[in-house]
Amino acid sequence: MRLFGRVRACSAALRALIAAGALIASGAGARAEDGVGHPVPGQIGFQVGVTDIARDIHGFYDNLLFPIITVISLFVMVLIGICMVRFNERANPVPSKTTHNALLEVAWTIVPVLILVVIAIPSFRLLTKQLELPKPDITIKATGKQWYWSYDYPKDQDGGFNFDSARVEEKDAKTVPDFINLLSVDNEAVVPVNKNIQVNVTGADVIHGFIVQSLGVRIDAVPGRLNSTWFRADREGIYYGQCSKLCGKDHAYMPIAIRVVSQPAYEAWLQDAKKKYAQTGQPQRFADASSALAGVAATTDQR
Ligand SMILES: [Cu+2]
Repeated sequence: MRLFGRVRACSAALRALIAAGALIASGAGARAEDGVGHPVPGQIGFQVGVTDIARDIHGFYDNLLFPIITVISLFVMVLIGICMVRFNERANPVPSKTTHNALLEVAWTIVPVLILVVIAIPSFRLLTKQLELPKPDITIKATGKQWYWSYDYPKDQDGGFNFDSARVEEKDAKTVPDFINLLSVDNEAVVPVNKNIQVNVTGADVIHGFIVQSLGVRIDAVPGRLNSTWFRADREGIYYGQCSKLCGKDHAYMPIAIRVVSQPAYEAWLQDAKKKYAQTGQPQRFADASSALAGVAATTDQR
């Protein structure tokens, strides 16, 4: 019976903790507005979402996962605290020989299962929304390479060109307006606002990861395979992402930059881009990439 008394005491403590968790969670929802499209120093929480899916993902974490994590962590901490204070050798010199308690064992099996079900339902709904591609207004292809991205704009959508998009180094900061170190690129991928954009993603050499947090996009770029994702941004701006797979020595230096513009601005850009990137099959941007690969292969062979 003493055990049940303790469980009841714990549940009262849990209720207090739930209230505290909700309080913390509501604070965690606050975000720096100037962090639109990119992270800012000292930022806590996600970048501002500009697609329904991004907002849903962030809401899923802020409103469900974070409170659950907080409550469970505090609950376990309280249990450990109770054990340390009430059941140490001095306070409790003759320990109980109890080994089984059917009700408690059923509870600590069922409760975690219920928690997982509560998490799984909205999680699967979100995954379906991400992976079921709506009819695209525009399709582009992003290819991960060591260590930059290439974008293809198909001919049947007034494109018919491709270009490389590589990081701009700090010494060249002046060549890019609103330079952000490690994120700014020379050629951004441009897409129109409020349109379904399908991105077909692949890798040319090793596995890369195509993620843009503000757009709620995350998909692997796998050589020999075409993965598709989509987004519909409802706000103009530049949205940055980074490769999320350890893909080699410059993994950290192959940012993704998607510029979302109005439809007329997009059409104007298409005309300019067609001229600018007229020649297909551009020269290899980093001649050293292939030689670096050859170097890796040579080292591997020697082993
Ligand atoms: Cu990569």
